[in-house]
Amino acid sequence: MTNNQSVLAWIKEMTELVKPDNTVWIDGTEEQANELRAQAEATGEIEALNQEKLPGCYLHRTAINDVARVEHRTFICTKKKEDVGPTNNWMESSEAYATLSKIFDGSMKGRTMYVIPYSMGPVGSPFAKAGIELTDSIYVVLNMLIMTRVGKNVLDVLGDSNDFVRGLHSKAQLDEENRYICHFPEDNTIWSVNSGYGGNVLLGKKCFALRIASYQGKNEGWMAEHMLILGIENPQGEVKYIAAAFPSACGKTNLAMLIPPEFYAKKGYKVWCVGDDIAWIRIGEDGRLWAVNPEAGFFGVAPGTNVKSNPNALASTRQGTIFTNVVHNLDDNTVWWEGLDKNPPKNAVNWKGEPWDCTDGSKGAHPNSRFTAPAINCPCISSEFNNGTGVPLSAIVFGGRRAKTAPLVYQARDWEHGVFVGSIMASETTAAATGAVGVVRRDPMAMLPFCGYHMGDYFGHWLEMGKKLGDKAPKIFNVNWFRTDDEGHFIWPGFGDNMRVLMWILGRCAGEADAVETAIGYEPKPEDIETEGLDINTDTIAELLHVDSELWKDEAKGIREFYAKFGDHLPKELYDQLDGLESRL
Ligand code: GTP
Ligand code: SPV
Ligand code: MN
Repeated sequence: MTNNQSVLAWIKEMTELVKPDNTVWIDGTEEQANELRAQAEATGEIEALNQEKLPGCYLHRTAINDVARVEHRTFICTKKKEDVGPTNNWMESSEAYATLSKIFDGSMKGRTMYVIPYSMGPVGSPFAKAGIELTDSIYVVLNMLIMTRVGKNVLDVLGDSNDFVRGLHSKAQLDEENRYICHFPEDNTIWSVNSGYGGNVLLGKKCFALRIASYQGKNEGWMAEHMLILGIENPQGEVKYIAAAFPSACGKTNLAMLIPPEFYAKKGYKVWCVGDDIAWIRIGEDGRLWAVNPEAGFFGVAPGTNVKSNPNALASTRQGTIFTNVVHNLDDNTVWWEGLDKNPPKNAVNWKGEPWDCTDGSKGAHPNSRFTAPAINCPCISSEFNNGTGVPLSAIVFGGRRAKTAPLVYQARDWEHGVFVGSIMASETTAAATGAVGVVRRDPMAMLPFCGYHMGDYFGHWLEMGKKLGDKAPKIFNVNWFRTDDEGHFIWPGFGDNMRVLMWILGRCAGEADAVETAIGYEPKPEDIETEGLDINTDTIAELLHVDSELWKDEAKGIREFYAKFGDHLPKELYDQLDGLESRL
């Protein structure tokens, strides 16, 4: 499929290492995909679902010890430890290659190795970058076909260039003890072994589009961020774009494709989804920030997705979708998960592949069960989705899961303060990664598990970008949909109603909406948040916006401890911001 000598030499070297019985190049054709589906069905790797109700849809179960990203087994491998900073696991590059070579040695014996040429971003567009993933998993091939742009045209555009990300993946024995997700940003290389779970093995996604790309962005003057991108169209047909960074399983997919509340829908407002997880962001010729979604599909959280919470996501999964670790409804050969509806199937198999009794109190779907759906299925996909130069950003929004402390929304005073606001993000952990759930941890810019270099330098890069943008910089905000009352219930209705907050944000960007200054930034007055059609009064909004200075004083202490870890890589500007916050409190 190509005469590119660096591609061929690398594949030859990897083939000698993993020793597959056969090698198959993935060309992106439907015929080949169908053949692979048939093979995977024959081995039980995937099961075809009801083709009338869910045409082109399949079910897959991962091993039960392999259901989420493994942050403790994820490494950034460089020559010098100092380059990865205190928030990444480090291995010295040559040591990592040596350790993993032993595991990869012969790992594809008796298996077929698939060569997947893929593009992150529309093929050949100014933002796009090429990758090649070698894998022994048909499930990975089928997911990459949905999540990225795959085929011979990627190699045609690459030509003789050496500029592609080299990804090697083998399920090997799915051995947890020898599971490694290693990134070599200095060599444009990713090696992943002993896992079959999405975020660990779909190497275009977190591994390339965030960890490797954030490092490339730092060196080349752009940004790779864990952000959704959405457009809000007003009744006059003008669209304003917002990018938002929330940690894993904290609401990006839901916000990206929200349905406007009736109050706005009636007036003619519309919401368009450009992306739900990753944004590549550059300064355009006009000096503004432009964002592209480098992915082609959604790898979304299934539980909680339903016709009320996210009808657009649900609609996206009705054809050509792979479901992973959900409940198999044997009565009509469809799928189910907690929060889909109130009728769990009686005759069913749970995510572990066991007969499931929905009355026994156990969960049928894994909390991190997911759907892999083509973005073009989404009823509100933006007309700019395939636009290789992206969309201009009016606002950048940070947010996390905080039961207390963080208010519903506030605006940063300026870009530099906005970088501070992003750097102090904290959120309760979720099932998207293995480990404890519900523990508050610092997760700057929602990039803690995804920044491919020293996070102190990453903050510096954000500050640099702000200097280049000057007065063309988007405004920066922070939101929290997850404040709870004393009984632990969410106070804010969330989901589609989050648009009410976005409308205040856009109002601020246009210089139209009102605000009051608080110790942490600008906040709306309670009456600035539209509540028509909501069962909430302005007292409740006031409660959601309340800034508790005692909690925030504690918060400032925690931030200072967190900052100390970064040593002299932490930009002085951020310490100045912290001093400013403390003095205002
Ligand atoms: P990743 O794909 O892991 O990066 O996650 P994500 O940020 O796209 O998360 P997603 O939108 O899938 O949301 C995950 C969980 O948050 C689901 O269980 C949702 O039901 C819940 N959620 C999303 N938005 C809201 C909201 O506005 N309010 C509340 N209470 N829950 C929400
Ligand atoms: C996340 O965990 O942030 C995800 C899912 O988007 S995964 O691709 O598994 O990382
Ligand atoms: Mn994500």
